[in-house]
Amino acid sequence: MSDIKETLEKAKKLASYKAVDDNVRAGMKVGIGSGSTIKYAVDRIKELGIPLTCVPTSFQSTQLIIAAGLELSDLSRTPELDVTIDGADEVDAQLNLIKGGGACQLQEKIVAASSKKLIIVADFSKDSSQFGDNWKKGIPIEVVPMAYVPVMIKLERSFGLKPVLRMAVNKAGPVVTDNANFVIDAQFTSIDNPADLATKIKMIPGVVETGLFINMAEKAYFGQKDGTVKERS
Ligand code: ABF
Repeated sequence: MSDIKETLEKAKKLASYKAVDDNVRAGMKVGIGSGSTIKYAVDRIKELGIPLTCVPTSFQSTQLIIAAGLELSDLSRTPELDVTIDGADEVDAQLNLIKGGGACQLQEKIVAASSKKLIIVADFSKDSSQFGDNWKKGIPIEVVPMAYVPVMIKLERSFGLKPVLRMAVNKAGPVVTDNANFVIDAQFTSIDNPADLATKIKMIPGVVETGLFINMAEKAYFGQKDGTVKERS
């Protein structure tokens, strides 16, 4: 593993362990996010051995819960959660988030909205003053496949965004989400009013959900290179 990769992984672990220790207690109903950082939070929950109920935010998240031997539930049986712990692609100074780099933002947002609090765990590279400081891949937008072209046209014409259909790694075709939708990455130079933009994008027919999580997070934990954890709330 390269030095930077090792540094990032240690930072993810630091953030996740502190976030779990601060926010997770026996008997809680916990939303489990997606991505690579959340893996460390699940590791910590398993280490603590405390009884709790977990609700996933993706196929990957489900597999994490099962592999850790934790109690797996869903929103039909557990519709109100005490806390959701999740990763992010970028966190701004107001604790707004860009999520969806892993194409899981729809279920992540639903689970986060079903929780009393959303706790974000990340390495130092996700900590920004404003959107775009570090995250250069645009706003992930989940769309109904039959609508992706008109949605891309509207994103460009109405908001000056540069939409790109997210393709699978082997370029054989578009990424398909757990919900059988496509993802458009809408690249931007700056976002003056994230809340307003999130609302307007969501109104475009064919858009299922955006990766803009505005005024949803309660606290973010950023693991640092020096072994400390920076918190923002
Ligand atoms: C998930 O975590 C996604 O919303 C986001 O894209 C991803 C961040 O991945 P990682 O934790 O691997 O940096 O919640």
